[in-house]
Amino acid sequence: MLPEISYPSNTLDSNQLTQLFFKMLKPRLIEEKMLILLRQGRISKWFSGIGQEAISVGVTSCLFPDEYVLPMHRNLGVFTTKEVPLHRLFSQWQGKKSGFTKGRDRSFHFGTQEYKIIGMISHLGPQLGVADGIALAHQFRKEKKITAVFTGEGGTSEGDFHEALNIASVWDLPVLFCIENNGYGLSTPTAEQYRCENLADRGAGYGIESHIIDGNNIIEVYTKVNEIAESMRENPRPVLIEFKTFRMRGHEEASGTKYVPQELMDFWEKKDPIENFKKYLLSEGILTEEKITHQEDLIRAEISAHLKMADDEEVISSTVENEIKDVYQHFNFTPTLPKTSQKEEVRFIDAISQGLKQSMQRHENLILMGQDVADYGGVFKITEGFLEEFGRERIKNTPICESGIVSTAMGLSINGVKSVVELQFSDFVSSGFNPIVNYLAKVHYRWNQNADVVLRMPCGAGVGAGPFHSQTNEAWFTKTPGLKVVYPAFPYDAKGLMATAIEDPNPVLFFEHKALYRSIRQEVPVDYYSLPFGKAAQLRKGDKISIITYGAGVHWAIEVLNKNSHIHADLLDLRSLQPLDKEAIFNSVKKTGKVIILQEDSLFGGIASDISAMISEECFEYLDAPVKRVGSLETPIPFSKNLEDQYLAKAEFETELEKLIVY
Ligand SMILES: Cc1ncc(C[n+]2csc(CCOP(=O)(O)OP(=O)(O)O)c2C)c(N)n1
Repeated sequence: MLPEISYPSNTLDSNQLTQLFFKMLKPRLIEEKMLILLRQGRISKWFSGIGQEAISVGVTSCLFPDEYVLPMHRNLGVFTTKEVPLHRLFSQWQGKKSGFTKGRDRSFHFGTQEYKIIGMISHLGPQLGVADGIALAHQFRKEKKITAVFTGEGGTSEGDFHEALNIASVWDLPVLFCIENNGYGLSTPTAEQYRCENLADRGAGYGIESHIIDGNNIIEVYTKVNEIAESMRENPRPVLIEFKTFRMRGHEEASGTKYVPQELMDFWEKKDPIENFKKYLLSEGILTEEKITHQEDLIRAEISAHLKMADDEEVISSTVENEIKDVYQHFNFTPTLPKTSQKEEVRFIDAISQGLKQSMQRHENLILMGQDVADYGGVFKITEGFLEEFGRERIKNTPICESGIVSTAMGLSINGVKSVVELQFSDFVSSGFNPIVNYLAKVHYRWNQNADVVLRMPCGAGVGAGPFHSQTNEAWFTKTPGLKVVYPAFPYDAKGLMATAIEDPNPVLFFEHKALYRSIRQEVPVDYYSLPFGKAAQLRKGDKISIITYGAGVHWAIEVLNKNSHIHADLLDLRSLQPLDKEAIFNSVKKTGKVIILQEDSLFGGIASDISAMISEECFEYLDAPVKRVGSLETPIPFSKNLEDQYLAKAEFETELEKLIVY
């Protein structure tokens, strides 16, 4: 029988053809085994890539061992082509120790630096921006390497797809964007997913070269991608490829394919990439039935042996301490003291700018990204002059695409480059929320990869800027394990904590209150220095009441205390919220017996509530009054001055403080 697919001739030698066939055979035979195990209830979920092997195998075969590939849930062939030992894959799927996530994440949701494979998070799209970041790191180090990333056609409807292609285009990043168009996104057919004829047509809209390739034809996939990859290494640029293929099984095994018309199934079954290639190789006399059977036996034996290794491995166990320890990469903070005693009085904003600049001088592998940060110096002018000193490779204006840039920062970290991202206003972080809380925050716990990223968050009200330029949204992040949250109130702290945020290999959200930028001044060392996270500052000592606050709240409290010298208060400026200086909080409350916690954010669900709960649990016997929380109104932040003043917790704070004193 002749193949349904017509193969280009004279392009590859027999050995290459045989190798490609064997490479496709392996994931197919593993899957066949997995389907049996699934029916026996020995594995939980399975996303089949049967019928799509030519794409995973073909693309991965074109990459050098030190080039990264970012696969999705149907790309088993990427892992086998990169020669990941099967027992490690099986252990991963069984949640065992020899897997890649210590039982913490399932299926293909992991990365491995050893094999240069960076797996997905469930949200699909962020993967594409991460590829941009990996490619940017190669570009930064002037390495001629490409990065390949996969998405399904369903994933192309996510904003992340648009953002990642756009970023790659404006920065000429050598990313090979591979769309596997397999007809369905779960049960949704392509006609309900997009309306252009081919997804490759979208390339033009981003100014990106694009190609359509028959994804079931291994020779076409391999030869065309190889040619494109070689040309991308020489002439770095993104390329979009749409592979036409079909999903032969359900979205995942349990969900079936009832909604797929039988004719479609029949049509594509005839185009099976392995059966067709086999027929071709037999008809050309390149392989014999015996050789194929022999190879199948070898693969099946390998599968059995490795499955046994995984089966024999004991069920994973851990301790609470161990689980908590792995949320963050260990960071051995050693304070850097200023070289000289020279000091100068600077504004809050200048201190941040100095902290950033001196870190840029100190860390040659640090990139700063953000909207308008280069020539314009950022909307607050914090990075003014940076472009001249550090150049365009390190000071990067970004398109308006927060999600894509946060993902890019993640990719930079994966490929060894530190970054600081300026969110123009902290309010806009909502557009980059997903990669922060799902990728950056969880990546170390999941597969031991750190996210060496600082997100600068100009925040806060009191500047008449209305609902979308005034929020202080630290509580969106303090509740997410894996993130660090810093919130200085003074120039000295801001400069020293910025240095630490950049030294720390974990993701740090650095809140900068805009109302403090130009109103607060302080003497600050001229040289570089760093300050520890998780240490509150005791600004006033008193024994009648504890005031616990941070950010602008610190200055509101100082104002009230300056007016009311009869109030003998301990005033704690938390400086960092995650980690939180619980010891300083408890010590103060135990001394005074009364505590008021002030936050600028609306009260409900803010950090004041958690601090209050901790005090109730730890210091109950020491309390002489109920713990008082003060926050702003439960409304969006209004624009008009009178309304904003009424919204803010500042006025209420004074009243509540007086009440608590006399309780
Ligand atoms: C943000 C997000 N929305 C929805 C889902 C649920 N989901 C997982 S895979 C999938 C279909 C993806 O289709 P496609 O990108 O075409 O890839 P395929 O599964 O066909 O390979 C959906 C809807 C998800 N994981 N993440």
